[in-house]
Amino acid sequence: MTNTPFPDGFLWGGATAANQIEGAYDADGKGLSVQDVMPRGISGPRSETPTPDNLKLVGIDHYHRYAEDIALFAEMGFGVYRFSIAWSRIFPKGDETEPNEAGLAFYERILDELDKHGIEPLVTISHYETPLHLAEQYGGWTNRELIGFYERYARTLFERFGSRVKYWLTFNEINSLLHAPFMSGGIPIPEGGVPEQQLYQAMHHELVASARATRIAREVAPEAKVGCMVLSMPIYPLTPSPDDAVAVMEADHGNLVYGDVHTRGAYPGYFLRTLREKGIELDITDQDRDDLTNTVDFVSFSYYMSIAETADPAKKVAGEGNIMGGVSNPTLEASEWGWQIDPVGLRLVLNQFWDRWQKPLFIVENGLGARDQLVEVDGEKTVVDDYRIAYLNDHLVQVGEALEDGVEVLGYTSWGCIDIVSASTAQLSKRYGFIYVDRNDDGTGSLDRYRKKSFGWYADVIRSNGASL
Ligand code: BGP
Repeated sequence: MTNTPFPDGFLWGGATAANQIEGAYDADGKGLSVQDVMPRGISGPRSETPTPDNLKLVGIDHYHRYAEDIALFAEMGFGVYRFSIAWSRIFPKGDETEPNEAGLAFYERILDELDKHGIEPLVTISHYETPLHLAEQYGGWTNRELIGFYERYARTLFERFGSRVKYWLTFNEINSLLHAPFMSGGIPIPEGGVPEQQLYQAMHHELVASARATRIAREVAPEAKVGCMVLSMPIYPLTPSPDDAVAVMEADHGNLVYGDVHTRGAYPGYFLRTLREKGIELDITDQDRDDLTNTVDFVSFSYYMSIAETADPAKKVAGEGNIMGGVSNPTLEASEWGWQIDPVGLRLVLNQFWDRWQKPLFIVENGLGARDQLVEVDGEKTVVDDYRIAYLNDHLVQVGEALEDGVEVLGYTSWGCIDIVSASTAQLSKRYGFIYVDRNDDGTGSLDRYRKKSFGWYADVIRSNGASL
């Protein structure tokens, strides 16, 4: 028996997203998604039509190289692989009644490859990939009609893949919509921004859609386990003043409400207070309330960083680099992109979520984006990414601590298990992978794959079920 807190059957693996890995943005009937007109990432302006400087149009050409990539994942010993299905491959415009068979066939091939290697699929139904037509013609998730379109899309996936995919996530980081309306909610952003009323109504529509997908899964794919997925970020008070503690509680509430709705089936009182204080009247039908009672089987989340919060306006200098606000924590170092590195925060989040919801947890994103240098070692091209090994090792040690605390964790899929296009920067130079991909920010490169030092390290972690940490 190795001295490891990781349980037998713990699901070790990696995670990607269609828009960041596949490329082939218009192949085999695929329609445009909001990502195809986001050449500058989260905060950059959209383009009218896809532009050649948008690295996601080609990505790392996983659409054609998926067999090679999945074989590399299997070489590391992955037990699970998280990927998203591109909504606009299945419904090119989003409002059609019949799916695009060629799109379904592509994901059939992905599942066949995973099956061949005994790797469990973990599918994200919507990962920041709203069909552009739904954004432009319907206003994205501000429009209640999107619930029906999403429901049809989810039902199609459950009917087609429900017997082959056990783990499903409804929306990626469903709590990011208020902060990234176009990327996360397919909501066109006018001059002056999207009115709060519309943002909160869009949030409600997504929560209803998530619950409806959960109910459909019960009908169509009874073996399926459905999870919600939130962006997690521990928030520390900048000082021990009670006012800062209240500021933390209120900021935390802004994120916890999503998990509360997905696990308790209704809006909590503190959220109703937020709506009252903002003067927002949501359009909530009795059917919506009934839909929301369809709660999830597990809660999944991304974890990269923590932030601090303060009630003092004079100290409210926004934390660099992250879309969720907060202020910088003077006790922590940050990555080159300003994300404050805090492995202990992962133990705190695991305990907070477990104590609050008593649902199995799944860490479906964690990783370090860094500028990697391709070098030659013993005649082999590689990257000596000791910094990434240190980051991941420290975070996994904290997962072990949380397991000792009695938290139930289903698995861990490291983000960007292969170099892919960054969501926030839309660049390839912010690399996360165990596998280096030879493609540069200017689009040049052979697209060849090379194992980094972390590739062998992670294979040992998986082989020893965490004992090598
Ligand atoms: C999360 C997204 C992922 C991924 C990750 C890393 O918010 O769910 O899609 O992109 O962030 O962020 P980035 O790629 O911006 O470094």
